[in-house]
Amino acid sequence: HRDERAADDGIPVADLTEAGLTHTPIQQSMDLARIHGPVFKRKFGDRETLFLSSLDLVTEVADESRFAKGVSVVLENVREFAGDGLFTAYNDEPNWAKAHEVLMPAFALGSMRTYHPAMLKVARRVMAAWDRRVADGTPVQVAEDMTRMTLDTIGLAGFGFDFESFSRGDSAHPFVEAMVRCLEWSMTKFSRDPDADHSVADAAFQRDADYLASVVDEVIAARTESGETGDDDLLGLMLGAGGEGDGGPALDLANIRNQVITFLIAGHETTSGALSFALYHLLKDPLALRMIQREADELWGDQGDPDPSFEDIGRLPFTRQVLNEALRLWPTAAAFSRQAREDTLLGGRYPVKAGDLVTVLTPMLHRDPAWGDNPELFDPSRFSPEAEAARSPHAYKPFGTGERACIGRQFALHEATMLLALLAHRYRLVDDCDYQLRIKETLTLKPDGFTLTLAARTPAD
Ligand code: MNH
Repeated sequence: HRDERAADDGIPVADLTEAGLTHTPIQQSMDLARIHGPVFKRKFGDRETLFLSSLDLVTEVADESRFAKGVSVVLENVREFAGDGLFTAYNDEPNWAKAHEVLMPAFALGSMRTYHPAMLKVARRVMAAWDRRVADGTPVQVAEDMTRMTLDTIGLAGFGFDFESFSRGDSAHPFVEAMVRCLEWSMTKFSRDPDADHSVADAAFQRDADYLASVVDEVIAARTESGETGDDDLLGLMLGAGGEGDGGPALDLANIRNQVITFLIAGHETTSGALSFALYHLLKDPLALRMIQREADELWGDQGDPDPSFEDIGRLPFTRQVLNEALRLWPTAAAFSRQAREDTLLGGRYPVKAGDLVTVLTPMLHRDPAWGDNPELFDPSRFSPEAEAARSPHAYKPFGTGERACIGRQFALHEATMLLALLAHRYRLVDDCDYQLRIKETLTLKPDGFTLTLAARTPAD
């Protein structure tokens, strides 16, 4: 990066235009942090973004009295199709507080009991598909199958709608394809050539965004026509909010549509990446694989087809540690923004003006010296209760921070812990393809082209 130079404030600046456009902005920023350290600026056209990745600076921006969530340029673009849904709403937009109040109870840990049967049903779809691969000896496409499973899960558990992603041969549901293109558009839009003609790309984006909205209208219509209330899922809660006897706020239909799009996207992209990275690490780490299998065996023994209860998922602490550690190395929503409430100095020396945004580069925070000497190594024991108690809570932010942190955290962890334990219980993972990690960025991170081969295991394996 021959363009590196320090601005007046002493913060190194990297110019994206000179560094070249990229489809891997997160990995490129990680490289810049390795070169420049935990504070640097990147120029995107005439805009500068301040990136932070040290524990001390992230601790400061996590202080809710000094900073709030920032809606970044990328999220502004996501607003073009997710509107004022929870994820992309501005802090002071009344619909954020209303929807947050309506939906919070649906995401408490106890509510996972309601979603558990739908999650288990979809986990069984994965195993049925993978059993066929065991039988014919062909490798599975991990990220693609994890995406099928998380989309079906949020559809069924959240909205009583079945995407039937495992009955579509090799293709994904068209909703996924349109959504990936919309995310791609929103990720690359801010760095594109201002003088070029983008009307074709923009028209294609509009078609995809309209299609997403039409799928959502179908989901809502399926519910209203069925006459069922389904009060305990997300859609039922939103449609029924503010009704008679309910002291809470009502949500308008346009906002409900934005929430459904938001949940379908936020509710599956990140979880599927997390599961894919966890499987990647297990494939490459025989000790962790052995330990996760032992944990599942202790719970389910020689049951060929275990019937996990809701409580069982809390009895899989090592499986949780594996997921936590996978999300440390590759937090699948890899950056989030914070907005200064007042003029302030970060670290006592970097000036930030009221309203300015700063970006937390989570994968590098997760490699801060606070994590010890070998932050690049996969080591689930970092999440033992003792190790966790000894560490600052600000060293680990895969779900963001504060009031606007991920609402779906328990949902994701319940779903992912159950599936990972079931897979570990059932299969031997074989690295026949000698997979080398490459990471694809579509706003979220996923292992690219990740395949592995499966063999049935017997519980004594
Ligand atoms: Mn989720 C916000 C990561 C799973 C729904 N999520 C966030 C943020 C991060 C995040 C980071 C904060 C973004 C920001 O500050 O700008 N989310 C994840 C990860 C997983 C995940 C790593 C899985 C692993 N998220 C889920 C699931 C759902 C969900 C599952 C829904 C079922 N997330 C949301 C919503 C928000 C959010 C909604 C916005 C919350 C708000 O601002 O009120």
